[in-house]
Amino acid sequence: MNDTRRAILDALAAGPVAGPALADRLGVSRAAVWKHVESLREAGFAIESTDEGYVLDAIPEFGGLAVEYGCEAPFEVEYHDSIPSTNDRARELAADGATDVVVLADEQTGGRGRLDRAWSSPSGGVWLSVVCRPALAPSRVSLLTIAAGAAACGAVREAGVDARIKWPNDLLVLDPDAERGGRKLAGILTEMEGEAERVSWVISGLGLNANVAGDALPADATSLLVERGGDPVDRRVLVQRVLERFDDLRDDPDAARAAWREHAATLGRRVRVTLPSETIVGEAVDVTDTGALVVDTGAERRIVHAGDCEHLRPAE
Ligand code: BT5
Repeated sequence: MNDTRRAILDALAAGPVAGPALADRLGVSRAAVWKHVESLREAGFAIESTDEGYVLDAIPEFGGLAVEYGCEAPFEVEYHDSIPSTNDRARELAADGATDVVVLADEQTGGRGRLDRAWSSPSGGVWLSVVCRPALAPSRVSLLTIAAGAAACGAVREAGVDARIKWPNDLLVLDPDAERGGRKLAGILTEMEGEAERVSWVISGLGLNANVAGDALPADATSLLVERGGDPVDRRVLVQRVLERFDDLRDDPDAARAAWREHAATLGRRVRVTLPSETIVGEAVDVTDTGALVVDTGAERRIVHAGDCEHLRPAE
């Protein structure tokens, strides 16, 4: 958000303040103040005109400017009420040279999971993709999946829901009665383009079932709305917290790993990891500094960079 607009919002939040006084204070024209106020109103900010001037009554529940306002992380947010896939839009922006941009949507009509699986994305969710250009070798890009997972998990836990991370990319609410030991609350799709030495861009796509009813989701999925007993979460604040945490972790592999370990459900568990060519069964013992999973099979320690991981019951 540009500095003038942020300063106007700050002044209106502390208002009422008259347009001419605000223009003088900020060193811009009265027409410029008026234009900013109008576009903020169009974006859903409730700005009242009183006898003493403008006053900010309410910030919209969701939207690009709403998320940018009050967010401590340096991301620009492009918001869509509905879009096929935020990752697809993020790829277009990345191809045009963008960085530190977030594409955010209320609904996706063509959401994608890994391996071209479909991702249900009804209205009320948090569907977002962050474009960034980290100084990372392609072999270390999984670190961003780790950072995004830890960031999302931290923010969800702050919203009062006891989620855990299943390597590499799922947030689960654990439930021993559920078929897979938990219900899926969120998933991450990381995509990248780069050369041998260095990535050109990375997109971290997060799908988080926020204010979505259970019957709008696949059978083994859950949402924040369901887990909070029907109490909707403030998506604006939730997204801000995710982005701030992600920003803190994305350039700090040690912190990302530590946060991931803190929230992981996978470590210490017996797991089955399905790779294209083989299946590995053993105890998950750690995550490496490239975001790979270390599995102790009893005979050896295997490092797994990508694959589908299932948590097994002790007897399996
Ligand atoms: C993932 O894939 O978990 C990554 C999902 C990433 C989605 C985000 S939304 C924003 C951005 N834009 C996109 O187009 N995508 C990203 P995977 O591990 O392959 O899991 C996919 C599987 O999860 C599906 O086959 C279903 O079984 C299940 N699933 C589908 N929709 C779900 C949902 N909303 N909640 C929980 N599980 C779901």
